[in-house]
Amino acid sequence: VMDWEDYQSVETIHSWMDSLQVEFPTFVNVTTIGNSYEGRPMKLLKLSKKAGNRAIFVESHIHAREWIGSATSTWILNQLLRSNVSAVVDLANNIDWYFLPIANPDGYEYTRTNNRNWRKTRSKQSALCYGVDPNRNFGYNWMVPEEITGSTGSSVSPCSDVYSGPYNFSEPECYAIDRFLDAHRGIFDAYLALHSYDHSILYPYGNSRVPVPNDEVLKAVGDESARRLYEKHGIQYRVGNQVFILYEASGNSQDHAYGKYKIPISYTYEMRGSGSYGNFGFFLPPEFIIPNAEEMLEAFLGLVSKAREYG
Ligand code: 0X9
Ligand code: ZN
Repeated sequence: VMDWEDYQSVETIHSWMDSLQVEFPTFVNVTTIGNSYEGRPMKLLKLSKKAGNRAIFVESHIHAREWIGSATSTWILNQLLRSNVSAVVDLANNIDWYFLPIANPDGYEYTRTNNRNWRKTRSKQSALCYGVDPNRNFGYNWMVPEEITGSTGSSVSPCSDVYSGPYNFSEPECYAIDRFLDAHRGIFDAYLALHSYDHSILYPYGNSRVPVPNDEVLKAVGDESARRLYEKHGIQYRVGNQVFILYEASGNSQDHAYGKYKIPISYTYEMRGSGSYGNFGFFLPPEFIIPNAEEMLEAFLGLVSKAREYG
């Protein structure tokens, strides 16, 4: 049974998504956009209450060990469906939401059964090594080095945790996301990728320090998102270009959404994991699911309200 007292399995989350379509048949639709390497469905939920709405895509849990990703996106989705708070009702009514809660179902399952610290997909890559970093496998600027350091932030070694893959979109999980975005060109105003852990809001590009054309908008909207997040439980997020704030990472999903599909508001949220509440890293205890999700809902509210100022 779905709840947010603990982390839930792929199976529980997917069944819960299916049950939402039964409960809210007029505005919830669940589809499978592809299958993972091991054949698990990539389940996507669309929430649409009004024709003509602009849309936001929420990708989470593309890194297997970052369990807070799917726990947070599902909690927010649940609020969009059930909250009576007027600002949340406004988000649900006036935006079409596309949630892909578990972007890496094979990896997540593997972290629950074999190795809690697994990051990548589970495709066989060599005699000894498995998996590609799905957040280095997207096509836009795949394996293109950053101009100053010359680093791609990825590796050509199949055994590395940041292995880019033998070619872009070698991973069926990434390819499924690409095909979906390709088929829905022009409808998304925002692409939000939920990760852990750093307390930061990152924007394009992961392989360049050169400001993107709407850098100022991304900074202002991100700052407002971070301000609202901070007001909830006092966690301070940093906001900025990915390379400046964190490190190089070519071939990540938000760069692809921004660069290839021209989705103008494109962020990676690096959520809780270490701070004044404890140094847990990727292994964030379940009692932090709801506080993290509550502040992330505020972050979304801040993002949307500020982005609306820009039209
Ligand atoms: O390395 C990543 O893919 C992300 N960090 S994580 O610890 N969740 O693995 C960051 C992706 C955002 N982009 C850059 N860091 N450039
Ligand atoms: Zn991650």
